[in-house]
Amino acid sequence: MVKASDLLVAALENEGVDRIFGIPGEENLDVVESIRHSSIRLIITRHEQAAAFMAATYGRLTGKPGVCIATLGPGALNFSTGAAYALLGAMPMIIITGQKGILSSRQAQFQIVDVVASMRPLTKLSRQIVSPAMIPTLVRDAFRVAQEERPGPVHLELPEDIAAATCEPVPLVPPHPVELPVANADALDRAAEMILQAKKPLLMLGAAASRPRSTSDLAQFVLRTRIPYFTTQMGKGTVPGGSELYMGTAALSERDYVHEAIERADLIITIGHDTVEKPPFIMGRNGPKIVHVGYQPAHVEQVYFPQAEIIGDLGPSLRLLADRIEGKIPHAQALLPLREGILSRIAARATEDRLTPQRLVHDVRGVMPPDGILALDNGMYKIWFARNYRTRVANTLLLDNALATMGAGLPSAMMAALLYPQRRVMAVCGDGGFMMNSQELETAVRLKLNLVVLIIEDHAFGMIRWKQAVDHFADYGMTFGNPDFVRYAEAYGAQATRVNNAAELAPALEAAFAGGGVHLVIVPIDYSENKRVLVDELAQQLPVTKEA
Ligand SMILES: Cc1ncc(C[n+]2csc(CCOP(=O)(O)OP(=O)(O)O)c2C)c(N)n1
Ligand SMILES: [Mg+2]
Repeated sequence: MVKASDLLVAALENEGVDRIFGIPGEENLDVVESIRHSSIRLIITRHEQAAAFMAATYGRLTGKPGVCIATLGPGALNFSTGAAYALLGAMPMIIITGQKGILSSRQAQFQIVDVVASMRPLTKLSRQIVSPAMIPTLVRDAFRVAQEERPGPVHLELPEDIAAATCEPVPLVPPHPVELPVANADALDRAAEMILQAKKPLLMLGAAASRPRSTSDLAQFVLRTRIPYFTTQMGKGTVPGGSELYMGTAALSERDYVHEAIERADLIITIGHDTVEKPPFIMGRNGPKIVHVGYQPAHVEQVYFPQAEIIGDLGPSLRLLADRIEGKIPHAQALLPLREGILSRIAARATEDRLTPQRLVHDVRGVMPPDGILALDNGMYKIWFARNYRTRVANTLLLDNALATMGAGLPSAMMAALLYPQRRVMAVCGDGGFMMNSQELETAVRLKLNLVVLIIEDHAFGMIRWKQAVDHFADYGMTFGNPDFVRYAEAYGAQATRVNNAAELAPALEAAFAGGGVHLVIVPIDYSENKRVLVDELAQQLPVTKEA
């Protein structure tokens, strides 16, 4: 006879799982004991939310589901935000939670919440396991659903009495490689025709373009067609080789410098656009035509309604499209002359002697090697990093323009540091977002990670304070005090450096990396540029010209 919890863990091993993140409870003890006897490492975090952010980031960076575990009710509910993060961000993840026994009810309703129901709108699939013999099938199916396009989280609930039950041995279901269908030839012909006829074509790389599986084909497509491209925030860094064709990143929905190119284009080929992102541009009736290239058909939105679609596995479909148009596109580079003007205005004032967002991005880029990974939390600085930080290697700027939750910056950086111990990894957090999961400094120190955490200190929810001012509300309800971050870090056994002026920033970051371990760098930010650039300068230089 075989025990259900052993079967669950064997099924996870069968999927190649090598670590599980989380906080167990009483109801997981059989599973914990089975993990102890397995090849899988249990990584304890200090809040379930962080475990879910880490597992989701594992999925984002590897393409294989990350796994997290928690107990029933309170533990499971702490996974809610992480589940939504993975669902909106299209990150494959498996969530395992415990539950009281279902065959008898010895504790009445104590701690019982309908977790399966609460997870339903936050996952692709949410199921309770009611029979040990079903475990191999349910686990294989959970991984299939989590991984297949569009990827996302799957929840399995294992009640404690089922976990402890036994059954006759059941064979595991072996996973196998799955090749996705490639776009239909008619769709490719039609799109090729539109591209060949375009006077001012432009490419846009969206969130789904950053899936690890498609990186090299995407780069090839850009290099073979030579059409200039811009990216969405989550599509940043997806083309390693074609940076001389990079026109910018759309961090705002309209009227940023990159929109000069977008508005002039007569055709935009969007690759992997996921409308979960804040719109990179607003489609209008008289604007450019759109060819949508995606794993899935385009969602029809008020701001996005493509005229043609190429649906299928991105890499091979783009290869077939390039075969049809390579070397034949008469106006491929029509918009390229705008590039210099866009990028130089974006890069303006980056070396001023003040701790402005532009200076911050500039100095951070300077200490990060091309393959270094930056993981952002959510705050005002995200817009600046999305606009100004240049990437050359895929998935080296992890930002969340989907759920856009605060609190994910540190855990996602921790995951990147665990996966890539040889690379430089930095978390960039506001003083608001950092404090939402700062307890994970203990986890980072315990795991002996090499990680720099840059804390941008303005004693405020700066992003919302900015919006409040832009919308002419009174300055109210957005400020707070902070702990002394240097002593806070030291209490966790981490290092810390406070930066006092712009000249100290780059040396402090360099020293933090050189010293190794977990190192906080605290920088007071001058956010006056938010209004000066993102409101006044853009309004002046880019008067509203088009109807939305
Ligand atoms: C969990 C969560 N709560 C609230 C928000 C709304 N929100 C977005 S940015 C922001 C302010 C972030 O403050 P901070 O982390 O200090 O960064 P700053 O903008 O000050 O640089 C808030 C409250 C959110 N995105 N996520
Ligand atoms: Mg702040």
